[in-house]
Amino acid sequence: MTAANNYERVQHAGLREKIMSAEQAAEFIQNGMNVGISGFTGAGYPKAVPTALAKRMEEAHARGEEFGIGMLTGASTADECDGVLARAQGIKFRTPFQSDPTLRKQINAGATNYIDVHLSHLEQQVRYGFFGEMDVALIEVTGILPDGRLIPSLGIGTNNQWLKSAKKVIVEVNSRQNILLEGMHDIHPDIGVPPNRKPIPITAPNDRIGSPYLECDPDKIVAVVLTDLPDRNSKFADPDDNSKRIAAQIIDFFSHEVKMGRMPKNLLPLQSGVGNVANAVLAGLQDGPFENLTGYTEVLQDGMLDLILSGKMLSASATALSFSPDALDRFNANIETLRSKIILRPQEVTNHPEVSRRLGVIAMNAMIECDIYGNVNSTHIMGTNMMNGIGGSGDFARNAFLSFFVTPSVAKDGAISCIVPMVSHHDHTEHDVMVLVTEQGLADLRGKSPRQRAKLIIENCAHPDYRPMLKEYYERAEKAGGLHTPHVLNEALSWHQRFVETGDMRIK
Ligand code: 0RQ
Repeated sequence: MTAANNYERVQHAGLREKIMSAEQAAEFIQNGMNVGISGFTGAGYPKAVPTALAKRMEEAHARGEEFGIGMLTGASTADECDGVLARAQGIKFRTPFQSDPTLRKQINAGATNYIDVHLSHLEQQVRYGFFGEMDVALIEVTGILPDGRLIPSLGIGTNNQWLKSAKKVIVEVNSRQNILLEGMHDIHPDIGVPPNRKPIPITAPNDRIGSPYLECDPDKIVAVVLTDLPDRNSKFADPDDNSKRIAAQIIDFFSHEVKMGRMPKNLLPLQSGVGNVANAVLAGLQDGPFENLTGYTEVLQDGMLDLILSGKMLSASATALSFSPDALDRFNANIETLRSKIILRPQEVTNHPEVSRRLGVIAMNAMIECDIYGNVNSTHIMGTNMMNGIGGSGDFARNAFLSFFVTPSVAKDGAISCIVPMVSHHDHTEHDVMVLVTEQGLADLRGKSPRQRAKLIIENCAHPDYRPMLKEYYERAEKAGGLHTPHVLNEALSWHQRFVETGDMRIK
């Protein structure tokens, strides 16, 4: 893409007048401002202004001045956004989700306030001012139409909300984003305010209910920056043996549910978390017996793209497309046919409980640990340190028809059991967790009391090195008193404590 046709992407005459450098645009952002930034799982984040902003922050710090922002996004971004701003010590608070290593360290050192929010809740919380006023929106788009409407990029996330609520808007027009994305998005109309909200009229994953464009008063747009830079496009490792074993069990379970008449032959709309296990499940479905699948998910990754390309999946709805470089090439090569099969929506809609419940989504998400009663921790290491955040896992788990949580049975070469007596942090309660899967086996917790669940989880999911320890804990807990959810309270978190003290949960 040359500079000339990059410029062609800005078709609104007035906005062409506002084209400027990233450095000039970054001048609109001042210390203490709240900035709504586009970006969802490494897709659609701004790629030039954050670096220029970080430089300004570093210069201000060198002069002994304070310069930090409140940073709100759709979900995680990438090094050119979260990374540069974190390294510049420029993020005062951050919400709703991140996965950047530097920022993670700052959060866990107490230097950045992190507010870990269900992704479907964020837009409403911003609308009602829970985070204060929104000063600037910084949004990446694919192009600007003559009337000022914006063609979104590979991620929508919360962009619609940032454009509405921010006082000033900076737009990055990225010519690396395929112009043929135009028409793939679906921005829903206003659903009103409580107690008179209107239903979201999605009754099938591929229903369209809005417009393909983001809208913003051109007068509010103060800067347009031209870029030509790729998204994060992380590579996926080939599924390891554990991921393959977990995936195979889930697929067997689907067959069982179809046989029992609990799901149709083409299953129910699939939601899958990000990462290698999620991709392994989707890769497994490629060779499985199910046809005419659908997706109603948050992030669409390589596995789901390939199911669509092979004809196994009819359509998928998501808020962002997060591909490896190879998958991005396949996507671009087939974009004309994919446009009618993939729908990108705001995260408030993709993750909305009303829609998940109506469609009967099958939710599959990874976890850090679970306990013997099926409570799940998705976010905290040893109860104190933040990993990434809850993301959309809670939105889907609570409202799904069937909710799976998956993990290898051990972490850190066996020094940590991912099945513990009591979780060290609680994200998904036993009420939202239906099926647990590790490479050791699967525990179907539906219709089971806590004590029945404990026996299944220990027997089916725990690693053999930890199974006797868990049994022993459980048997003593039964003798200790309350027999609904037996615990020895002063020991329930002792495994974590032992790891903190000795580096191993096992007793040496
Ligand atoms: O540590 O990075 O130092 O190697 O945690 O573990 O097994 O590679 O798992 O990458 O699939 O991530 C829950 C974090 C799993 C992720 C989580 C250590 C382990 C490793 C990562 P290293 P794995 P994954 C929709 C859904 C919440 C959001 C969500 C997540 C690192 O899936 O963030 O679900 N989920 N969103 O060694 C201590 C344990 C551990 C442990 C693993 N029990 N104790 N460390 N690790 N288990 C998408 C969005 O919402 C955008």
